[in-house]
Amino acid sequence: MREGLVPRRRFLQLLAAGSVVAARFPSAEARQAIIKQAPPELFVTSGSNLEMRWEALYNRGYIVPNELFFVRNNSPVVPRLDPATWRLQLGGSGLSRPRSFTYDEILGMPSVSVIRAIECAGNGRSFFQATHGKKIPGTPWRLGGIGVAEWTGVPFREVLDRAGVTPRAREVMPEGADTLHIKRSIPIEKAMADDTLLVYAMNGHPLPPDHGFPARMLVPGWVGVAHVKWVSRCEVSEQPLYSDYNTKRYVLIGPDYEARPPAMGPVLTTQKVKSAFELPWNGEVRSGQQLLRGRSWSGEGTITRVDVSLDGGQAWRQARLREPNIELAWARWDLDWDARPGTPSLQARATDSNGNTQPDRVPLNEEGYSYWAVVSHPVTVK
Ligand SMILES: Nc1nc2c(c(=O)[nH]1)N[C@H]1C(S)=C(S)[C@@H](COP(=O)(O)O)O[C@H]1N2
Ligand SMILES: [Mo]
Repeated sequence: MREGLVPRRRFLQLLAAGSVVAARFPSAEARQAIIKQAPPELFVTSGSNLEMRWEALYNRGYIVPNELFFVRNNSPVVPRLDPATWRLQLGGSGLSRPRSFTYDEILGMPSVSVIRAIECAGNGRSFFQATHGKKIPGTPWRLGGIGVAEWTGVPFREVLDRAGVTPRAREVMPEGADTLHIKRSIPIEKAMADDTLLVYAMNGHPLPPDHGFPARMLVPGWVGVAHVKWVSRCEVSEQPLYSDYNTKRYVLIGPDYEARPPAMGPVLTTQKVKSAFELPWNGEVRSGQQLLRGRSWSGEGTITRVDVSLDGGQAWRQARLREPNIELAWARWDLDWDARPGTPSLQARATDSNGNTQPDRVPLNEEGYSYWAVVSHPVTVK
């Protein structure tokens, strides 16, 4: 028998029990919130969301492999779309030749690959509890609502050009085929940028179902919700386009923010600068000389500097930035650390090429978005 093959008799038993068929051909009735495996050493599971554990990145490379990439699903079920019948339909006042594309047509177009981050707007939400004493409803992300991958697809500009985008087109609103039909508009300039893609492959594999198979948007630097998964329709308009996702949600609401009708507050666009240590949260670290590692990222450029404090913010040392340092992705950094037994509070403060430096505190907003202040990471050194 060849290695890796199930013996024939065992295979027939499995077939009779239905498990082979179920595993390989999930039926339309198999309504799953997440398709991929979520072992507890890689993820914290929260409803239909998977938060990446930062310690799982230690000793890995620059890219987050597909099996470790976080998942954020607003809808309760992952749509299972058939690429043979899937279409991307484009319409609206900003197009002179509205049309649809098949999966094969998309695959047959000139493609590009880019390395970019996708990060949830709510990443860091749980820290509002410590700084503002407020428990905010929604997924209680620490800092694992981000990942960096190599995305392959078609420049969205090419898709728009083939649908006859007009010089008066102003906004573009892709829409997903999930239960909630998530849709979120972006300005035409962003839709036409070199690295805004209609993505069909992730780290060299067809886009996994959890991440939007057969196709999703990549809108580098922008809040996660703009990277619409399972994209099946797209409106292109000469007028501003609104949905719940740029009027009621993914907007900043609170005493420090003014309403911008029809939006309840300033609409979230690019992500600010943040940092995380590749360590277990509130976990144990062995004492002694070691490399302390982390990563910093920004939706507005590259990382230019990272300072680290090992004593809760009194003394600061500059960390060494490692290559590559790709814009709108992240930079890895490290620092020599002589860890002494105790419970130090580790902090990292990054600056990006747009001049943003992580502040000590950010104002509260009702939905807990954009927590980009310096975070105190608790560990126990034994
Ligand atoms: N259709 C659709 N697209 C979606 C979502 C969704 O729920 N439905 N979630 C969005 C949000 S809020 C985020 S943060 C990213 C997460 O992408 P990922 O699950 O591939 O990590 O997808 C975005 N695209
Ligand atoms: Mo998100």
